[in-house]
Amino acid sequence: MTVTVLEVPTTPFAGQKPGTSGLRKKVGVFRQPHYLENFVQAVFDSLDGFQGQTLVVGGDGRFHNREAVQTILKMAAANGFGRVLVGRDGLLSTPAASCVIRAHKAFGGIILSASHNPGGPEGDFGIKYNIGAGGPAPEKITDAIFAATASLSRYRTLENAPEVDLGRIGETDLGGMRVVVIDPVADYAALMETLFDMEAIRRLFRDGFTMCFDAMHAVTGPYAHAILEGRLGAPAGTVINGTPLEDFGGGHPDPNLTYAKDLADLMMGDRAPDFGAASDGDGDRNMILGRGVFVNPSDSLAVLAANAELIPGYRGRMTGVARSMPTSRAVDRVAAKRGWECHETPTGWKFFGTLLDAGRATLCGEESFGTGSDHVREKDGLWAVLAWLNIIAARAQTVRQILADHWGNYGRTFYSRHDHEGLDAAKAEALMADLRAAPLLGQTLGGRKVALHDDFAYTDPIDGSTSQGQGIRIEFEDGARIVVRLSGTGTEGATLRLYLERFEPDPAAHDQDAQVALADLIATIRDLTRLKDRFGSEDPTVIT
Ligand code: VG1
Ligand code: CO
Repeated sequence: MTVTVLEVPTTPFAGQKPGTSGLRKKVGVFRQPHYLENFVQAVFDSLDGFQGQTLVVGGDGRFHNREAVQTILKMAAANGFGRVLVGRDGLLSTPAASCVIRAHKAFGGIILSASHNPGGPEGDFGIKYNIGAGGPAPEKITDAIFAATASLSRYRTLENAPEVDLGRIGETDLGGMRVVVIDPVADYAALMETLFDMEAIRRLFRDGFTMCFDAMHAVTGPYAHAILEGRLGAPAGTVINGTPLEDFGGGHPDPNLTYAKDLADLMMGDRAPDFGAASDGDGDRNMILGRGVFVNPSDSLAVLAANAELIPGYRGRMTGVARSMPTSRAVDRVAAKRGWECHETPTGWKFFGTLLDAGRATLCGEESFGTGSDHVREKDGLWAVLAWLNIIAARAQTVRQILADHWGNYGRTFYSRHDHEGLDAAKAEALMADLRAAPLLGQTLGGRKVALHDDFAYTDPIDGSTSQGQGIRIEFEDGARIVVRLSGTGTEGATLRLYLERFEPDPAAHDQDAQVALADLIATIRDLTRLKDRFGSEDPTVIT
């Protein structure tokens, strides 16, 4: 039978609106006939000029990844792409996808992931489009995609096309389009070699430095095995949970103190290795721990920035830093001392793209365990781990010493995020509306006077695009700050995020638990939002 292009009539699905990072829904939603196809066609309909061009496709390997890749391959061919690069077994970590798009000058890419959300038949699935620069599509494009989903009447696919064998590296033809199955690790690992002092890290391991990397049964496993145990010579067993599973072994592939508890317990115990790290479902997040110490992601960004000169790929080329609004201002203090630009953007990596492209930011990060640089256009979990290893090797210090030195030089910004997951969505919206409308400016809350109260709005300094409603900020006269926003990545009810921050210049006060140091701010926001009255409990699900 000959392979032909087929136009399949369809009708729109409501709610195919990309959130903080693409479209994320329950697997069951994605498995409805036409659901994925509609979204993919809407993506293609929103793009111009891709005929004959290259598309990159890959995902985090979660349940439904393989079927989705086959669907997208057929649709890409039917819509006129000339070539698709797809990771073996349909795998590509999010930063590796960004790397591949850039390395092969692709038109763009489709990444299949719901990141840190649970997987499996009852779990979540997700899809997003990345542009030719390698980063997540900006809002201009995601808005166009959403608009296209609302009026879709047909999608294009192939009839009588065979399944592509994704298990073997090589090239095949699919309805006149080339499908190239690539090693998902090769381009990424080669890029890492250009950035870090690999020999210094190798020496570290040779001299007995110990590490545990928890890949959480997610996509980073093959990357961590190849780079840490392969190229850097870390002993076998350094990487744990290193085989990607469709359901991540039943867990949340979310590298934080709650969902990566085994690693956290190991690092706090008597038999802790020198260094611990974990990554999330799609490999763009990182958690960093030293023996007996957790590194808050906001501090991690600040430490990486302060020590970037020790990393060959960044020596002499730091121009600026960028952080998402709720991320602590620890990195701002580094930028101020070094005379770098410092940008504050809304939550989500897509807002860093223009700054990175324009050379206005070299490193960027988010409080949500996301750190990265201009080497790709996504946050990058393993990159952050290698950056820490490089700095540890160069400074010949422990994680604890590096942190203490940093706080000694710059002061300590106590910081915590409290997540309240699975809330009633209408009640959570009501909380936000009440908080937005409350006349807080000039009031005294918990002994602090409110100096600023707004809903964060952002104008991109490069392309002038604007974004409103990005989170409520309450700043006090003493510089302390509370931020409140609703998650844009969840698929069940609402998740309320409370971000708490206070600067402490006095080194004598640095060695205390963040929850203790922030206790008054935590009480202030719980009272102000009447959390217990509204939801029956004021205890967070996850504390970072
Ligand atoms: C969360 C984080 C945000 C991050 C986003 C995507 O978004 O807070 O900082 O960029 O996830 O990360 P939200 O809207 O739920 O707060 V990932 O690793 O899920 O791609
Ligand atoms: Co992720």
